[in-house]
Amino acid sequence: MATNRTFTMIKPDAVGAGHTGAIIKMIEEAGFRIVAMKLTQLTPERAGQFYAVHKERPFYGELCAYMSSGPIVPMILEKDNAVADFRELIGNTDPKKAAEGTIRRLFAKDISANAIHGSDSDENAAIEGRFFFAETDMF
Ligand code: IDP
Ligand code: MG
Repeated sequence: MATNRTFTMIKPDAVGAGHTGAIIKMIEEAGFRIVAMKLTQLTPERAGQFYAVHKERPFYGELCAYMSSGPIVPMILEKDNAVADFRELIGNTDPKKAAEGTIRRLFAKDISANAIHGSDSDENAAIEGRFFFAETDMF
């Protein structure tokens, strides 16, 4: 995957609350092009694989249960400086600390159900994109 791509998923709280369209609109208006997208749901096992890096953290069980609790919308996005710019657009992990106008500040419920994921590096963006999409899905 090129380094001007990032991976995101709209999380179950935001999909369930009907914020999918508003969040996609913000993503596109911020200059990101959607390269791949679908609506799907993780099993607890697959949520555990996705967040394996956090398996020693105290919230890991809660996170896997939450992330498999309803539909999600994973996407691959393209833009110059995609990873860093997207992290800025979504804001701090804790919506109470997220800047005004960020997606998490606008739509997240709390630090766990925080509306949206954004990859933290080019390497993880590629790994996470491949977790949900075959190479042939990324046009
Ligand atoms: P990030 O999503 O902003 O990169 P990470 O530290 O990588 O934040 O954590 C991954 C996800 O785990 C968060 O988006 C959130 O859903 C959940 N999480 C992080 N910290 C906590 C916590 O202290 N309590 C509950 N859930 C948390
Ligand atoms: Mg992270």
